[in-house]
Amino acid sequence: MKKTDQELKQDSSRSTEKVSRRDFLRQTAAAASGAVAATTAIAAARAEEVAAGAKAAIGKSMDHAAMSHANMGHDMSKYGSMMFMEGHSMKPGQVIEPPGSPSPNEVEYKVFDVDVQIIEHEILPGITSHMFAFNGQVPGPEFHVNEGDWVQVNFTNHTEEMHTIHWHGIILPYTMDGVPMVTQDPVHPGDTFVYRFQAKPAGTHWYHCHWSTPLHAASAMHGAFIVHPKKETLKKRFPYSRDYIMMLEAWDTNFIREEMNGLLEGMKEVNLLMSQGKLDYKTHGFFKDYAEFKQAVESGEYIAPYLQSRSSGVEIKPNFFAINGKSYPATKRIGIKQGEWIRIRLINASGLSHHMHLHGHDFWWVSQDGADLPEPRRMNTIHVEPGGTYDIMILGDNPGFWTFHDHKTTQVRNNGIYPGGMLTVLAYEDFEPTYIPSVSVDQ
Ligand SMILES: [Cu+2]
Repeated sequence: MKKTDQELKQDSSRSTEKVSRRDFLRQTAAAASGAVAATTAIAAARAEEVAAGAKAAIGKSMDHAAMSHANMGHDMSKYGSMMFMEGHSMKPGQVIEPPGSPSPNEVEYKVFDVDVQIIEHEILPGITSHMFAFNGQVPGPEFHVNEGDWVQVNFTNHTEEMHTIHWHGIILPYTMDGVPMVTQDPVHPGDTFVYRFQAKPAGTHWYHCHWSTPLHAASAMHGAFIVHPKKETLKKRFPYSRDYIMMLEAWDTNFIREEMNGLLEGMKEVNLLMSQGKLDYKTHGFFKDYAEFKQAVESGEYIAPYLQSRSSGVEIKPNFFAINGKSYPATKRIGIKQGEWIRIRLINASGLSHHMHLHGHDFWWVSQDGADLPEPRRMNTIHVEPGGTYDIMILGDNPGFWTFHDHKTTQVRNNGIYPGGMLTVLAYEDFEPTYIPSVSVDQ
């Protein structure tokens, strides 16, 4: 599916015309709204093929594959792929309730409604980027449930793209794991997918979209999923009174803009054609069977309709780094009082490594990926790996204002400008400063 040469081949007229991605984007942008853009021609041609049930042009070596077409689903299933399995289909506007968890008659579920929509998110005052956002917020809503609770999440897709939710760190039935094409069909526009599972194990976890992860999960379909333990053992040694979450994020706003525009342009066409019955809903805009897939692999000349204008393969160079949706100086300060213990749950949603360093204090690293360490570790810089969660405890024993930041200097910038990015301040609330700088970036 991925074009290695980053070129789009347009074969709607059977004449070969190569359009570079950038040229294509320019053409698309130049076309008046509603006018026929290149995508339309490609998608329409593709739809015609599908509607007419036209056999793909298959060479000699492909004859066998073409003949055994009817059995392809079975043939492929032994390789573990769900792409071509029989029954791999959905109808629009559906509520999908997969098996695997007890029915609502058997256990009492805590029910949450989560949707995804496109919002214009403000990273810094006046600096915005369009993002996919759970319930319209960045990061998504925080879940706080108790160990052993039964959780039901009704996930509705209010965008023209496809999505899922993966529950990162939760031990659940595989049918609820949220990986498109592996454990479930992607959730189509307008559809609702019902996730049901038990909240376990206890600890700091998170959730994110697993569709087109570099765009969706990173920008910004992610949120904290906290499972509070039955027994709070950590509180004995660290009697913390406040519990903070810090989602660490990195965004390439140029990538987001191009990728999202491309995807939505493609999906507009696909969704229209599906609604008109011209494109088979069953295929999700993917290959209609294994023969088509194999032919595409052999020729290297196929892109699924919804991928026509995608910038797959483009290098992602994050230019904004954020904590809970904001870059410094818009980051929220962490409040602490003298003598107070606080807990901070660091969750790395960014895809990059972060080296979070706290000034003026040591802290205690107590948990990783939700599991408490056998022995807490005293440190002042913690290496936070992509996808991981790390819990630390801080004692307010040095009144003042203290920087807490990613020590990778390129990641404390806003679009290249220092200071900024992944930086916040540990601020004592019961403290009258004797001296403050006369100039600050947040004035
Ligand atoms: Cu998504």
